[in-house]
Amino acid sequence: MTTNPFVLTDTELDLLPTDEDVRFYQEHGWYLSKKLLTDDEVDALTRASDDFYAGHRDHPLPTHPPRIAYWTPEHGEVQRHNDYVHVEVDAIRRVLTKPLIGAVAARLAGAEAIRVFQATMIYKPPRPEEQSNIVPWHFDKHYWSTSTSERMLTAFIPFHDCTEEMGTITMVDGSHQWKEIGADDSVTRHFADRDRSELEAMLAANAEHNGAEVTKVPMVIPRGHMSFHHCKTYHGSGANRSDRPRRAISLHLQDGDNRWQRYPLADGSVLSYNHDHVVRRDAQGNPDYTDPRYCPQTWAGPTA
Ligand SMILES: O=C(O)CCC(=O)C(=O)O
Ligand SMILES: [Fe+2]
Repeated sequence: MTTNPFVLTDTELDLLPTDEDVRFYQEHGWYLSKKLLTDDEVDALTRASDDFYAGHRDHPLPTHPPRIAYWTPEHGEVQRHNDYVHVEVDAIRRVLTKPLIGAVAARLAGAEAIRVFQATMIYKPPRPEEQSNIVPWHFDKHYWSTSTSERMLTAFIPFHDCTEEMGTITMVDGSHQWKEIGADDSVTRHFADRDRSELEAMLAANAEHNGAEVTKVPMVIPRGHMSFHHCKTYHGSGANRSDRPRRAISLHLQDGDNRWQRYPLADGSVLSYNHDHVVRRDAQGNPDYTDPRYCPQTWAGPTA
């Protein structure tokens, strides 16, 4: 018999969300964690991120999928997004696959197992006027239409205290419970490719349809802590008005049951997600969202 590699220390067990925290997440669609990363781990992320921006890769991707977010220095001082940092950089992968993060996600999502779905490194330069720093309102499930799961979630992990002044991630409270109106195939396109006022209008129309107020809650996140949001929680973020870059990783997570599904678009084509160009194929020849290279498992077993 093999032993379960996903074990938590007694100190880590104290860092799991309580039953009340889980109820809060279910009701509000977001959760601000305890200190899940040690100072050494956050330092390691910061160093690895410096090295990454200086060009270091342990395992360069074999190919860049057509819709990958991938900042390179030629793009200049705009907001940087880099997908697949958990694949390209060992030091980053080590921290992000820490079982404690998976265990917290498993409790929140009510899942038996958790795998990484995607990890995007994000850098907002300290330029208050920079329009690309503004993240328009969106929810992540729109980009994951080729995933069967409705309970995927994201951990937003800053490398420093992250404040409103820095343009921290901001949740629209309870919006994961809304019924959606007006969605067409355009919602599957990344926010960076969309008109911002259109997305603002989409949020307002959806709130009205649900008879809901838009309550925006900025996540003030101390170093080592992280915020979690449900894949249908609307979120966005504002300008970085501080004198330091806002640095973070957005760690997208899937529950163990998640699988690829065919998602036909109105024009007759089929939607493809980045993974569909790089992950291994399953027995049916479809993209395998359990491929351990791209989607490593980080938790299995009960957390109650
Ligand atoms: O960078 C931000 O403020 C938002 C990131 C985001 O959209 C996410 O973590 O899903
Ligand atoms: Fe997002």
